[in-house]
Amino acid sequence: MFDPYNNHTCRSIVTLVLAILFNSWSVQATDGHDLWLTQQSSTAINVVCQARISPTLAIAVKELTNGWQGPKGATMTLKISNDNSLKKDGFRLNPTEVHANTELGILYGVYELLRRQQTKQPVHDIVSNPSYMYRILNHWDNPDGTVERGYAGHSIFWKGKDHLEVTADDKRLWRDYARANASIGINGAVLNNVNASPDILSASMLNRAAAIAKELRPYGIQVYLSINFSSPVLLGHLSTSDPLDKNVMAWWDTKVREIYRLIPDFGGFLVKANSEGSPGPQDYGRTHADGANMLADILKPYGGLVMWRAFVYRANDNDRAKQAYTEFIPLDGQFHDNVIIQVKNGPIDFQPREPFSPLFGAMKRTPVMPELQITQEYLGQRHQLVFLAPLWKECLQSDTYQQGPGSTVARCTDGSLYRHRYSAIAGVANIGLDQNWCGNTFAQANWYAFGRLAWNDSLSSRQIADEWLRLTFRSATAGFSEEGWTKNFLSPVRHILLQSRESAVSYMMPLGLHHLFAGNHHYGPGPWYAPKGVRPDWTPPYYHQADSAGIGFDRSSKGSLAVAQYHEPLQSQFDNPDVCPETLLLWFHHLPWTYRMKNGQTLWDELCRLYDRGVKEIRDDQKSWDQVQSYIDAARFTEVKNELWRQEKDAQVWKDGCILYFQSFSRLSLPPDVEPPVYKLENLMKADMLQINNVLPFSAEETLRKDTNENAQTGVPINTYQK
Ligand code: GCV
Repeated sequence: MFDPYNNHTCRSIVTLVLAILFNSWSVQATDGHDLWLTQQSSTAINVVCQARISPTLAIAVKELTNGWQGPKGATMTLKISNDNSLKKDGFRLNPTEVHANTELGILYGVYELLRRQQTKQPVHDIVSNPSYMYRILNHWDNPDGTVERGYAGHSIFWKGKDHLEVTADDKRLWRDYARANASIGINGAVLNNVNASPDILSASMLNRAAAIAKELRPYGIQVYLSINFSSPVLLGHLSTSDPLDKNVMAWWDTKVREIYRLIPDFGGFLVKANSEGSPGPQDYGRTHADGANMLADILKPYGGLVMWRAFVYRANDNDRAKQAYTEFIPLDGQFHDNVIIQVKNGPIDFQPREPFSPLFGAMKRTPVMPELQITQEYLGQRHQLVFLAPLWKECLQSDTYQQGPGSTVARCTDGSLYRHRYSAIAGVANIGLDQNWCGNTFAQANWYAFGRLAWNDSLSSRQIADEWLRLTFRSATAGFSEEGWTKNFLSPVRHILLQSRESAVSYMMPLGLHHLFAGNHHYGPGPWYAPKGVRPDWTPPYYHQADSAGIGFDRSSKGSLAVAQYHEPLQSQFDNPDVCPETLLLWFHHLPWTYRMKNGQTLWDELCRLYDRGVKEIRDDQKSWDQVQSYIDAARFTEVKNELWRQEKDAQVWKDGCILYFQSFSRLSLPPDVEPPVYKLENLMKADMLQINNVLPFSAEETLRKDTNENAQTGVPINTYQK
């Protein structure tokens, strides 16, 4: 039977045994639960702090005492100040003092100090203020414990309606989670899925949310909930959820009061409304603004926010990419001041590459917050190594030109260009009950990167990668010289990280292609996937539009006119294939297979070469990884080796599936320097349905992977948090 993933077991066992033999005596092993907080030794320090020690300050003192790597016996003063140059969570740092206007600022300053010590960065007079006021993780966790698009086990918050009691393990896990977040500046968590069950607002669930909030509070993490807009009907048994109905408002008012009684510092609601079948104000002839404002007014006396998502699109519209802008721009100016519009980085849906959403910068009278996706729904899930900082940076640095040159997405959303009262950024979390939280070691880097960028959106991907690699791996290799470790581990692995997103784009969807996935799993390729009865905009042919004449979605002025949603000079640039960035060419244009690229190649040849390059880059990564074996413990070495093994197979499947399928339209042969496909299209089309739709894991790998918490047959995760 066709199986691109066989014969792996023996090779991996040999690798594992060799890895254990070679490095078990020199590198300390870890199960990954400590994430980037791995430092193992400290020197003595005197911490001077004000007399009244709150839980937050107590944490700051403990962290400093346990983690100090500076001169032995040094004295460090933690001091609440009244410093105009500091924003709410900001801090000032020098070799003897941490100053901040708030206790939380002190805690952030302590984490920054320790990070600098561990990553060998100087501690001069540092002033640090967060880019965004609200730096929030969105958990797509359901009350029954499953996680939508979660690839790291069950929810850390919920276990089902019959398991609402709070255990000591739960509390410890939530504190560990809070500590990790605080260490990178994250200050909010939406505890449940945007596809929200109305049950989340039931008294028993709210009690559990309050217990979670209690553990998170000392670390400065506010909790938020996603709500179902039909809760008044579904939970409250009213006859309507019309936002302008008095009884509906009264129901929300009572519910909000109940929430704040339990959670006095509750952050507010996140709302997915009239999107992908979810209920919303439009069901009652009302607008998004009507719905959001009703909730905002009720939350306002308590200081709560409404984060209202702009992820909306209707079936059968001529271009899904245009719809959020079309619906929300006319509402600009109508939202009350505690509403923030939450906008995904691209106009479609967290694809490997998209242009930035045209809503950024264009909504001028409403705060807009970027929504990034940390969980790798469309980027290989738990099975592929893809570092997402470059993707997010690409979006944040994009110039919208809305207020002249330099109006980057970052500046349009972080409060530096539009002076709204609030600024915020959200990341869809990749966290679950897996012992290492994220399903694989390198996925932790994406959680880290989100927090660091939310705090400082001008950090470079390289800086973040360096920090994360040092914090995660260096302390276990204390026996290696700094020079050797940097040259032989940091440098090659940094290269793998920094290149990984571009490699994934190449082997999945180069040149602006997007949404080529087979079915709803969003994992493997399916440019052919178009079963009868499925909405066209849920099938790849809608997006790639391949035919005998060419390929790509025409969003130009001759096509869907999506280019018109961008400010000049982008509009003209995107509209003209000769000057459109080639990375986005097929996003904006349908072009002939023989179209000449800037390097003189035909579009077809270039497409084939990019697919081929993507595969080869993963092979290079495999070789680089093999070289770092002595610098990492056996378990993590093998885990990543397995992952890269699978990634190379996946990349080959992507390349072969896409090239062979598109070749059925182009009728052109592959350029001679491109490796011929190893699989047959007809087999891949079958394999896709059989293997990937069934269950993602491949049994050989599943039995080898030591940290797995999934049942290989059903994919159902079990709780592995047993510390
Ligand atoms: C939570 C995509 C994902 C869905 C997700 C949705 C959203 O469609 O596939 O799982 O639902 O986006 O962001 O609301």
